[in-house]
Amino acid sequence: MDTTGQGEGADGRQRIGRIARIDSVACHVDDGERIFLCKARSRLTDSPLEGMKALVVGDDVDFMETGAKGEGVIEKVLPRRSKLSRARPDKDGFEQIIVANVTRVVIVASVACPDSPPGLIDRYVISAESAEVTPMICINKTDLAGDDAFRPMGEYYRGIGYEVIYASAVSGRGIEELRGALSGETAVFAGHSGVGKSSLINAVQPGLNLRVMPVHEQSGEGRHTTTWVSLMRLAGGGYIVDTPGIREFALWDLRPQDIPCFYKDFFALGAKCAMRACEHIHESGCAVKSAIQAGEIPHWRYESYLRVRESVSSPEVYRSRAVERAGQVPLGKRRASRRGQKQRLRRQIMDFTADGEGEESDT
Ligand SMILES: Nc1nc2c(ncn2[C@@H]2O[C@H](COP(=O)(O)OP(=O)(O)OP(=O)(O)O)[C@@H](O)[C@H]2O)c(=O)[nH]1
Ligand SMILES: [Mg+2]
Ligand SMILES: [Zn+2]
Repeated sequence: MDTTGQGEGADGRQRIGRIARIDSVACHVDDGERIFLCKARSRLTDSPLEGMKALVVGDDVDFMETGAKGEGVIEKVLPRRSKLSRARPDKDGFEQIIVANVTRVVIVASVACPDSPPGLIDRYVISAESAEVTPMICINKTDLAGDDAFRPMGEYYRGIGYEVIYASAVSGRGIEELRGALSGETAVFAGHSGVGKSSLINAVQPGLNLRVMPVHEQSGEGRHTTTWVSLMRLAGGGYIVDTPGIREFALWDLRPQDIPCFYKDFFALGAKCAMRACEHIHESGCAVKSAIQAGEIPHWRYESYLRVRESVSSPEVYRSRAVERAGQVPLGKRRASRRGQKQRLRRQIMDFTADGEGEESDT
């Protein structure tokens, strides 16, 4: 983004707005009535932390209107009330804030074309809850399968306390429910490419005309149609945020020992495990493993736990901003170590699951 706004707008009007989109030319700032195209003071964008963006969609900002053409200069970012982050997938692995000041994360999964692995839902749940934002699970494309294909998973999440909506942007199922749940909230839609995030937003708020594209016929994967994070006002009050489908949602700032408390079902049972601080992996007398064997916790849920836990054990996962640069393990070693970890994980799953089935892919 151009940051040459210095000195402009000495006699402009001071306003408050929310960043609705950031592109290479300007920040689009919504003041509640219209969109201003703003530059930012360079002191705001010269971040001392390499790779960190100083401004993100959802930020509330003070800005100065400059001239009559709906242009301005951002002067100040107001304190963030929340932020949804991931570890950047590129080599430096710093925090990437996807959006700020949201009150809801709508995790969009799809019944088919593409299938959504439960591990991905759990990663978004964890990142929302660790940011103290309420997650909601929206199972989309329900027109493509019978209810028994997706209800067991949906009802399991409901049973442990999450809000779940069965939806279809095509048949209209769940859209009214979604609209009601989002009224007055600032809700970000997140999930893999092609699951129907933009289609659902178009259905919730007709007239937005967000671009949607068919998934690849052969692979069933999405085409990464949405390329910007964009925030839009809802007619019934509140905001809705569309995001590009993310291929790999790596958790940021979490350690393996943090993970059990985000699995509510495991956490509740943890007090009955024989070992204090049981990790529910190798320990005997583990109440979680007994519950899985008794069919009270589904296998997919435990597999997701093992994968998510393993994914934050890797030395390439960043947990705070300053510490890791110096102590980082070279890329080659990290890859070798991840291969070993994956093999160990696969063995754990094979040992544990009755039918020996273990997905290979990352979630
Ligand atoms: N059958 C069916 N198709 C759907 C539904 N929702 C979306 N689609 C289709 O799925 C394809 C992908 O939808 P998008 O809305 O572009 O998906 P997206 O999640 O926004 O994808 P990205 O922008 O790439 O992240 C399009 O062809 C949509 O028409 C649904 O409920 N049922
Ligand atoms: Mg989209
Ligand atoms: Zn245990």
